[in-house]
Amino acid sequence: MSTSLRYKSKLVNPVEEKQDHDKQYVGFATLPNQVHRKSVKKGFDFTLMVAGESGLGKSTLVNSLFLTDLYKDRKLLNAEERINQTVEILKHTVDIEEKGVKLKLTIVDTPGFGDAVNNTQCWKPITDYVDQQFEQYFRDESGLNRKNIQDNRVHCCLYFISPFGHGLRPVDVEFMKALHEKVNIVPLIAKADCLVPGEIRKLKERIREEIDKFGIKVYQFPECDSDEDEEFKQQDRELKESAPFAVIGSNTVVEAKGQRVRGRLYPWGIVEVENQAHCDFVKLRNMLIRTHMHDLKDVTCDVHYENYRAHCIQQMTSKLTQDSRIESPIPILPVPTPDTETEKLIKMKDEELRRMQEMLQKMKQQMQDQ
Ligand SMILES: Nc1nc2c(ncn2[C@@H]2O[C@H](COP(=O)(O)OP(=O)(O)OP(=O)(O)O)[C@@H](O)[C@H]2O)c(=O)[nH]1
Ligand SMILES: [Mg+2]
Repeated sequence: MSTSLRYKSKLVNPVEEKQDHDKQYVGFATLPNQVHRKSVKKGFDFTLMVAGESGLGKSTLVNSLFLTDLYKDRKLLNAEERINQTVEILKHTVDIEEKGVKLKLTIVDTPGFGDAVNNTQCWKPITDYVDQQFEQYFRDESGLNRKNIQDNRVHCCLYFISPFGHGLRPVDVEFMKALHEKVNIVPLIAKADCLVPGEIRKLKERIREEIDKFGIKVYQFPECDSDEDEEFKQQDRELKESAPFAVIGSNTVVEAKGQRVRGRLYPWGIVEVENQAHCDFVKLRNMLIRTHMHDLKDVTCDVHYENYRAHCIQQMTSKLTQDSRIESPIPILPVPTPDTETEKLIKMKDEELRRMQEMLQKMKQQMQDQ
């Protein structure tokens, strides 16, 4: 068939050929644009969490990453004046708009551990928080207002590692293991200005080895497509080689070589947060905002949330087998007819839920029959 088409097109003149070609144009090539336009209109949301030992600079980094950027004209106070110890889980939401693209950014700042004599289970409030967000999403997905679900799931957790030790501490290992099946962990070396480049290199190596040795599943940067250009591939290689990123945070603006930069002023010199020769802050910010935000969200949805959901369903099923009198945990809902293309995805999820509910009902019936 393709041969005859090719033969036919050879017979027509170029104008006719173009018209013919236009007629065959289905139009799906504009789909990415359509999706893009819809997403732009709706806006993106992203939730970032910070965790780790107290005093490692979590709140300062969060401020350096986003908040002070949002209020460029605001008078910057020094860190001591602005940052207090975080004593409870704090959620800040900020709406950023850049070139017409909206981003609703939620930052979850958590209290650091380490002040208590016994730090057993110090990760519990944090794992509970992550689970609560999954639970809420799971409920909303099975509810009636599925179209307007507010996604508060945590898409990334920056885990701060002390620069003063010789690698991971037992509490770091336990903390990350308690979180790694629930959220994308990006480990960071905090306060990197305390170490010289050689020490940073060694500490990074050590942490990488220990992450492997203890079976901690940190966020894996996806493979770079083979058709990407060389510059992109190079950037991707550098990003992967730099992990775990060594970061510096500051809320003060200082003058360096005639320019006002965010940095830390010491008697012996200035450490610039955004200078790539001083630390990996810029790499981290680019990774989070420019290059990997979508992937972090996809992994959250496809891996972590799906794990949670499968676990919930398993629990519901086993509860059902234990108690045959139990009512269906999720009410059977009418399946809405999709009226737009975008609802297809929601419909697929609904179908899945409905199948689960039917399965549960059948099991319940069988048990009653027995
Ligand atoms: N040297 C150095 N000091 C930092 C850096 N970031 C923050 N600090 C200082 O470390 C202290 C603690 O910073 P915070 O941001 O409050 O630390 P935190 O991790 O949020 O602490 P908790 O809220 O107790 O968990 C402050 O005095 C900061 O100025 C850094 O990159 N390098
Ligand atoms: Mg804090």
